[in-house]
Amino acid sequence: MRSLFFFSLFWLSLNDSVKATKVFQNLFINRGTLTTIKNTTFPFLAFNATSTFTAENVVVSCLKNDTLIITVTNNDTTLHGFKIKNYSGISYTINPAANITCTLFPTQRSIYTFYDHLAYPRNMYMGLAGMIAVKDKANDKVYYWNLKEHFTVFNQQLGYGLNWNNYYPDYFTINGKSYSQLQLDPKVKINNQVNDTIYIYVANTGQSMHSLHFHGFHPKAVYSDSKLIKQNWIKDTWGMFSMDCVVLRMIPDKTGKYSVHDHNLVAVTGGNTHPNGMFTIMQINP
Ligand SMILES: [Cu+2]
Repeated sequence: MRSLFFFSLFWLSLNDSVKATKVFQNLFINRGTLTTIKNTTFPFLAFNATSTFTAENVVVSCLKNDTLIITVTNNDTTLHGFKIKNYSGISYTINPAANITCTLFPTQRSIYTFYDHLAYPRNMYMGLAGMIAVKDKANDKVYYWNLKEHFTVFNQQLGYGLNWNNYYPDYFTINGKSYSQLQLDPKVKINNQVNDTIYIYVANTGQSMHSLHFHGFHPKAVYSDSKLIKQNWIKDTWGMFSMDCVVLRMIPDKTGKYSVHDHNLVAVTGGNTHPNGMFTIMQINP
């Protein structure tokens, strides 16, 4: 009887320790305008945390083994979709003013991209694609880079009647921003100390390939859903197809300032001006 009592206590505490934390996230599909680094503007869509439009998709983040509950509200006037890449069973269409709720059970450090899969790739091209970043520990040092390119003419047509053979992007962004705005985004600009362990969550939600080159360091892929990138590869340039995701781990061994940029140098421009594109400078302190 006594041993049964102690067993019950043990069982209760075991259940308690594995009880998942519930993380709630609201997403709103909003329509608005992206203002480029050169102050030109074009129509854009995004998944935002409130019904107020910003030209940056929310990063949804949680810890592994959390229960993630996402509610998506369509704040636009047209039908939209919500799908999560590599997570089966989550695929919805959402009427204007309606909402859906879905639940995920992520079990490892990883990235899932969520996007509007209707009229693919039009709605996604117009901006509706973001990332769910699953962290290992609450105090992980993390950065989130959502890569994307834009062709002003296509956005002005609201993505309708496009011929992708005539796709010549003229703006290249991370989280909807370009250099030098990127130096002010704490989700992008790496600012750490020597020997810190840094995790960079990268998703390419554009239509083009992007190839990130790290100066000074060779990060390691600790998670990849890309055909091009194997887990545990260590290298300095990371080519990523559209919708590829990778989590890179970097442990800087020296101080200084180092560039990271898209190795296709056109992607380091914005409206033909260099270096107004996919480019940021890392700061490693003693
Ligand atoms: Cu380079």
